[in-house]
Amino acid sequence: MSLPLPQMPLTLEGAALLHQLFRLNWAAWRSIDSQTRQSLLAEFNATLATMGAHTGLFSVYGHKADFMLIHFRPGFAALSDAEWTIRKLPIWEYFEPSTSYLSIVELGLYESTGKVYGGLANEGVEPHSEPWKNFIADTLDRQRKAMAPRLFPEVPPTEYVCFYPMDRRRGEDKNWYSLPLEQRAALMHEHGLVGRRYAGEVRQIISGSIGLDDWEWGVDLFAEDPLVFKKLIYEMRFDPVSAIYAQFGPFYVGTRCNAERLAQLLLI
Ligand code: 76R
Repeated sequence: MSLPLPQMPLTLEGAALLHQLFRLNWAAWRSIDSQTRQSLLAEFNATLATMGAHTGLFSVYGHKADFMLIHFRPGFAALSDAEWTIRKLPIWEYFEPSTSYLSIVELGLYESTGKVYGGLANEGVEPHSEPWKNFIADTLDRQRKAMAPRLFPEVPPTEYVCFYPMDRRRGEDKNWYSLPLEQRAALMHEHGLVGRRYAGEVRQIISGSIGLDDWEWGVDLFAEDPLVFKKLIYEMRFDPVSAIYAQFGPFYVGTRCNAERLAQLLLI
């Protein structure tokens, strides 16, 4: 008898992501002279400049944090380097962490999963056998190459970002993880159709964080108009996969913070 098929969709993983949310200790910051503040800031800006478009700094609305740094790196070792580079900066003594989030860019291949498993079954290839594993590894390799720009993106250069972690429901009654793969694929297809209508207005980067952080996915939305976040997320609430199976963590909305804006915020 054949072993059962995996229930997970095939996924492609890309850049390792760290979101660092932090606030300034104003009392400590104000207690140093303006020349020192300027040089601390200059050093911070110079470090961010070396990180280029793979790190983005945003100022965050509301009390949850003052700033959010988003790091996209090719792997976890490089992500750790980025985190420690920031941590060792003298200005970091004046910042206090609010929270952080670790995840990895994830493309869920719901559609091709069904096709690949179906094709292998038609050919009579035994699930989990060497030929079965090799065929899947080759398929993923090909897709990984084709999808490379989406798997290893830069932080999109938009004015606004909306970041939040989320789960799929695992309740006694409604449980995403006990739905058959085909049903989840159909629901995700619907989800994609809603999302695609916003494609020109918003850039969405989904990162998986099962086993990496407290929620299952991180959602990053990048747009030039923050109203798009409200419209898109409101519309998605009616889409069955969100209406029935989505649970959300805290929302963080930020606005791009370049060197000029940083000086405006911190030097006056
Ligand atoms: O990646 C793709 O474009 C393929 C289709 C697609 C997948 C697989 C897609 C499209 N998403 C996918 C996966 Mn999404 N997405 C969210 C949220 O607020 C809510 O209700 C949910 C938060 C938004 C706003 C959003 C937007 N998506 C996922 C997953 C992984 C689930 C899994 O694997 O089980 C989650 C958690 C998730 C959540 N999605 C899109 C969008 C948008 C705008 C698109 C279209 C993108 C485009 O075509 O450019």
